[in-house]
Amino acid sequence: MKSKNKSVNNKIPKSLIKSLNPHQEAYVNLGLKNPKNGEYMLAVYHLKPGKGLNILQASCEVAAESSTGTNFKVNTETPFSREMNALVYQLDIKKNLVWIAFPWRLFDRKGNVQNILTYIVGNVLGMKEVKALKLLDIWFPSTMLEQYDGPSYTLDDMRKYLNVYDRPILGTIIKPKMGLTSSEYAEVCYDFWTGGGDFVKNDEPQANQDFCPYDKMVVYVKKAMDKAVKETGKKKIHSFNVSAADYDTMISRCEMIRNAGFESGSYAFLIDGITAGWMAVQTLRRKYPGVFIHYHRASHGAYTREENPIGFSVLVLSKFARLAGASGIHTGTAGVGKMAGSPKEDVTAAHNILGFVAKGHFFEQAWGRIPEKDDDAIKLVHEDLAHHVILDDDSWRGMKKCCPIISGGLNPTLLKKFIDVMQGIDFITTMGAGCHAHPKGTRAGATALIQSCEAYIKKIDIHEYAKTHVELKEAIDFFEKKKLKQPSEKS
Ligand code: CAP
Ligand code: MG
Ligand code: MG
Repeated sequence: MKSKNKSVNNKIPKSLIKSLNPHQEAYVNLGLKNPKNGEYMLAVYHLKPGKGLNILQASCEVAAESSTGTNFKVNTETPFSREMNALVYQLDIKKNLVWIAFPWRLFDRKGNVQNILTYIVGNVLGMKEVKALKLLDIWFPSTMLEQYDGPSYTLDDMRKYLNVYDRPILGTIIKPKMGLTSSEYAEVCYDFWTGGGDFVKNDEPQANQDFCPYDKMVVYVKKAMDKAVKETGKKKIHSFNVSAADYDTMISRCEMIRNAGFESGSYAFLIDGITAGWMAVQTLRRKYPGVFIHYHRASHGAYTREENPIGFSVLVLSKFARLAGASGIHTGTAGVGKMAGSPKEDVTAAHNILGFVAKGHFFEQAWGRIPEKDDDAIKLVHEDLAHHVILDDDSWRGMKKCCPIISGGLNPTLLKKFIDVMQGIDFITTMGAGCHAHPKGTRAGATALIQSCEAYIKKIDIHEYAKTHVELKEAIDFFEKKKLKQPSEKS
């Protein structure tokens, strides 16, 4: 396939190419035939050169440091090691964009995501040779995809468990973020569930604090859930934060939950994927394929905020979460809620982890092999049958979906606005203050959320619907009116 920005490459002044030293020349191939031949993972960075380099020189230095090289050509390299060089294969000088092809045999076998990130957004983010370096999009060939776990327990399984299909999964985060005792925490869960909510999550710092011992929190949540299920006749889910200082503690939290009597489907494992690390994410995915693995992305802002010149995009983070096997990851409220973010960033990420084929910022990613012709499909099935040992989870048919989890400053009055931006309902929303700040408390907050969803499904404006639904009316009065003047703000 001709590189689609052929014209861009042609516009590269010969002087730039001539400016490369032998070390840099080993990491560029602007005439790379068919980068999508299956050998390469492809990446697009926004790059501003530093240290007096031009953009092509700096790009080659990045390709070197993010694959086989360092800042000088070393005498120890071999013809084979050169085969593993990442290659700058396209450049858009006007937009400061560089495309780099990574031979994916560089990566740790058996699907290790942290290893890839250590290459492509590792040392390179600290290089003097760049003033700005942000990984904007990534493309995985299907031959590479097969090596990675992808999600196991998905939003579809959760929908089946809850028997909820025609709307988002409606959830909350217990607030205050910290400081409730285990029983107080469980009380708030009970109130949300009996108010009609489906899904409760621990907040991202919840762990084994002395005022809220983990073992007690698990036991009380189980009691609260049993009571709520009995009273409502509806299944409920709790996402427990199992992030911990070490592997054994994380696993002991998982086992504590599983031994507390929660039936399969009624609990998820939440992991602070960036601060606990990708190894924790993949450990949970591999150890507990029957559990929803909930990726909280606290501290992602250091990499992803649109104004940050150094880091990676929400799209990149979300694609790697799907590759690693997270069942869902927070993808942001596209500017509707309290966190920074835009539809271009957040909705693109959400669509890319949900769909089988989706357009990113630069690449169209198919999360599996799409047979061009019928006999390709038959060949794939035969291959699948013949090599079931590799493809026994029929992964050629496509990596399962990873669910966008939407949180951060949302409230019942913003649900429709977000659904419209998202152009769909296939997500989990978790509203913290949006429920617990409701003037009549958590249960009313949950009921207002349910009512705003009912209004959406019935295509009735919430202000109209609120005329006959008091909790929603109270939510509108509270959240839509100017935020009540805080005592300190009283002039
Ligand atoms: C939201 C939240 C979430 C952030 C995460 C919080 O609470 O629990 O962790 O929204 O952001 O602690 O702020 P509220 P993102 O619902 O009360 O805002 O989903 O963008 O990663
Ligand atoms: Mg090194
Ligand atoms: Mg939180």
